[in-house]
Amino acid sequence: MVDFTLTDEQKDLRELAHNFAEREIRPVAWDYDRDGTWPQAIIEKAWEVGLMNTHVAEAYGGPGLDYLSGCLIEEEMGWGCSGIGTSLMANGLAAAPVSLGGSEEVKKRYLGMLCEEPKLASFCLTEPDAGSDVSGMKTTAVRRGDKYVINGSKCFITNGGYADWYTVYAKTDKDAGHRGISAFVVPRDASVIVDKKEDKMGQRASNTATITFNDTEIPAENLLGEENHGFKLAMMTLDRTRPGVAAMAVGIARAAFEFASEYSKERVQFGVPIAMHQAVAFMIADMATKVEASRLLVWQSAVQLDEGIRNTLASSHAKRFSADSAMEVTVDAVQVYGGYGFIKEYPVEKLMRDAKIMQLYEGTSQIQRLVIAREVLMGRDISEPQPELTTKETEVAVAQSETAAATA
Ligand code: COS
Repeated sequence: MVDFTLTDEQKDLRELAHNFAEREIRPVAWDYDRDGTWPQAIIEKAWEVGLMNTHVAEAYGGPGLDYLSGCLIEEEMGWGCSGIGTSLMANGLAAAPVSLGGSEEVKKRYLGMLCEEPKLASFCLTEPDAGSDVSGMKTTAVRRGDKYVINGSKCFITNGGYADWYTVYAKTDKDAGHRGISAFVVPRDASVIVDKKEDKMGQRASNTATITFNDTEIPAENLLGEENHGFKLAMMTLDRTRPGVAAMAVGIARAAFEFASEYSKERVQFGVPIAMHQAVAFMIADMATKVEASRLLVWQSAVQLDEGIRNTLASSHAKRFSADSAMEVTVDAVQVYGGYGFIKEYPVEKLMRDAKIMQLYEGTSQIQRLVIAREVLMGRDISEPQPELTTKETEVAVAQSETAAATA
């Protein structure tokens, strides 16, 4: 049976998130966008009321919420301001590989850190020459005794300038393509260099930085999962985080739809509100359908995760469709506003700029289509369980690499 009814807890959580977005984010969103201001005060409040780090398990200090609940929050944050929302939600991306592959000690230390104080973490995968093509990365990690030494540079790193630790992907075997990548937790104080804050088209309240590692030494136990298994860890992470990003796109589209439909009822041309003109009414109708359809794909991709079913296909469907729909809906919202839509005094041009990144980050719309094409053409059983990376595997891997280092 298919049931779209939220539990009372989920309804309460959505209301909490909506009220937070309405009271704390919306009133300042356009100022933060104009000035590119870092939303530290909002991050602290969101952390205080429990809207951050929602997937961190109770054992490490988090609420251990389900993925659907996380998506309900992300939609509201996207509705409030997706730039501020991205700053609030990026911990989830950095924390997922730690939850999946970290040893017990690493999880306690680094996930615990996020839950004890309003601290931030960043996910460092992309490089100047390795965006969609993850295997092309050049950053290296070399084992030296009980340490790894990391060298290289990562770009477009969300919250990079403010993070206390980073999940970093690096080549541990340069000749092995995707099978030569490993993932690590790198604390900020391990001589991490923050190079550059990007001046962006949209989501201007979020921080996007270049992060450089110059002979950065970290303890060997900060390896996540097995050595050379980092690519799989990255893909498993993105399966878990793309539903949330897609939910944020739903929030942007919903905001644009709401602004446009209100405006269409107020703006009078040819003697009637423009909503009375079928050309405009049909645009509003298409916006509404895109919001609803996007949300359904988001919920499906999240529920599959909650049920332990592999959601690679559903998560790419959700991300692709919600991102492209957010772009289309925001462009149409500007169209409904006519010339006023192009003016910064009105709300929708910001939404159009913000929507663009949804088609780019956490896998472009083209990469989502690539994943979808592969999944549908290979005909994977849709009830296949989520691939797992257990703590036991991690501990065995650390022990093995310690033995190898000791005998080298
Ligand atoms: N879960 C678990 N394992 C996965 C997986 C998933 N969702 N997707 C792929 N894998 C595994 C494959 O099974 C394969 O395993 P083997 O080593 O045993 O063969 C391995 O990973 C390589 O998979 P594949 O051949 O599909 O890799 P490609 O190099 O062709 O890359 C894409 C696949 C393009 C989809 C991937 O590189 C990607 O998602 N790129 C976009 C990255 C991105 O989103 N960047 C944004 C920055 S993060 S903010």
